[in-house]
Amino acid sequence: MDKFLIRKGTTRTPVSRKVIDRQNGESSRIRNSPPKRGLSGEGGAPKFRKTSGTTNTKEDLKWRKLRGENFNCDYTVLYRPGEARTLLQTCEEELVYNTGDLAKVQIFGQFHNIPRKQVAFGDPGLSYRFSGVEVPARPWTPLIQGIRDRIQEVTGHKFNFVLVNRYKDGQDHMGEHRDDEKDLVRDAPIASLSLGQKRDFIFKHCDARGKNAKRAIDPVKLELEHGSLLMMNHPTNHYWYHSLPVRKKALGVRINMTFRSMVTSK
Ligand SMILES: O=C(O)CCC(=O)C(=O)O
Repeated sequence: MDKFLIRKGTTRTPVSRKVIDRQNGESSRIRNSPPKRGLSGEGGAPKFRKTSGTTNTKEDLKWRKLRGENFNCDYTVLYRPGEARTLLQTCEEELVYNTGDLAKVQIFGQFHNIPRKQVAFGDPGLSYRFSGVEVPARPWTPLIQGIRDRIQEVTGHKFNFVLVNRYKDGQDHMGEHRDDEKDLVRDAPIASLSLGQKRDFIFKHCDARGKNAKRAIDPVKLELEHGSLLMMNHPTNHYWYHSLPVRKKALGVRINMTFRSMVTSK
């Protein structure tokens, strides 16, 4: 994971490849710069059936299926606003983030403080190595385990590790990277839960980055809403870089949890 590889002034490329939003079996185009009303200008947040409870059941969830060249993501709003608000508050009260060397990354041999806070939880003995650091998993807490169990239930996938990132405001960010480390089970999806401040999330195809881009492939921009779940399915992470850029106007706290499947035996 080469976080911090933020490249300015990417060459403008003509529209050539599209990521398709297949919602309810219909195909529609995801725009590069979506209008303000929501996800990719294709109707914003998924609409829910009316139910009497305060929690979405698996059946309530409406998934947006985002497809393109080696791009396969599914997006839904998992937690309703009240539940998402409570979860965010509880996370703010309970989570203690890493400090010292565990709050740094190594770039070209130099250590830098990460522009956010982070902590990881997972099964005993697991740790995540990226950008020259190794972040060990703390034991699951009831809060984090509860979130994991809910995500496992609605997605049908198992996760043994989660990296939690806290962005105090829009200055905190994450640079372009792919989650393609050897420690991750190659074909497993990564489930990304967002709580709090809505933020832009940008995907760029590996052939279409920077000044020496080989091909013209549009980036994909999503707005990750409070309570939302983004499933990054295989092979997205092998071909597409993703980032959470600085957004000076975003004033609120955001917490993101990426649930992952780590290799347990080599
Ligand atoms: O905060 C986010 O949405 C990005 C998280 C991410 O890219 C990662 O954990 O690898």
